[in-house]
Amino acid sequence: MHKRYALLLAAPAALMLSAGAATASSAGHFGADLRPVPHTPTADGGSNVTGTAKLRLTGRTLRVDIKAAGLTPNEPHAMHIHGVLQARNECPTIAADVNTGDSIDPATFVAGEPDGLISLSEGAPSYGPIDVSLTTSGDTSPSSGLALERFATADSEGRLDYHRTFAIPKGVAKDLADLHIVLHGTDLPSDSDHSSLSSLFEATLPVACGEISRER
Ligand SMILES: [Cu+2]
Repeated sequence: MHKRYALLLAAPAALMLSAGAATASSAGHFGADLRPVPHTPTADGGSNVTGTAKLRLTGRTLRVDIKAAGLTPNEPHAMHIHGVLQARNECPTIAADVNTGDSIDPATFVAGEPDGLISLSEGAPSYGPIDVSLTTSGDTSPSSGLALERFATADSEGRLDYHRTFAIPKGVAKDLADLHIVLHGTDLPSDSDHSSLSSLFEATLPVACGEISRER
């Protein structure tokens, strides 16, 4: 009798210990250096988006602080945490510019001929799908990935500041140091307007990427 009670008590204690350890291992400070997604300067008007992201994780609560510059001014920019969970992810190299003919490509692009830009779909094999949408309010799930009205807007000089604290899924918290932050949206000089919102290709074009790593 006593032995059986001891076993029953031991099981929850072991579960609590492992849960505690998991929380401890995913808490901490993380950061990412945001660098331009490789491209041919003439293809996108010479954009040079750079920035820094600081992430502070406590359990499943994530505080995100992003500063970026060089973005298309006065327009919202979609920003996400990307990556396949429990896998290796990386920011794309120019080799990703294979141009297989995406339905959102500008009409001037010829499938099979690299266009000097890494599109949303060309970058996806490198940095993976959206895990978290870094919106300014409301939902932060992948389904808000293109909710441009809820993303931070760059100021008149193309600078962007983002600060938000919210809950992230357990799997994302656990794998945070293997994931990436990607900023999207640029005005291409190849069309007549001066907006990144005139086409899905421009609004979703990845312009900066940074690998998240643990700082301490
Ligand atoms: Cu993204």
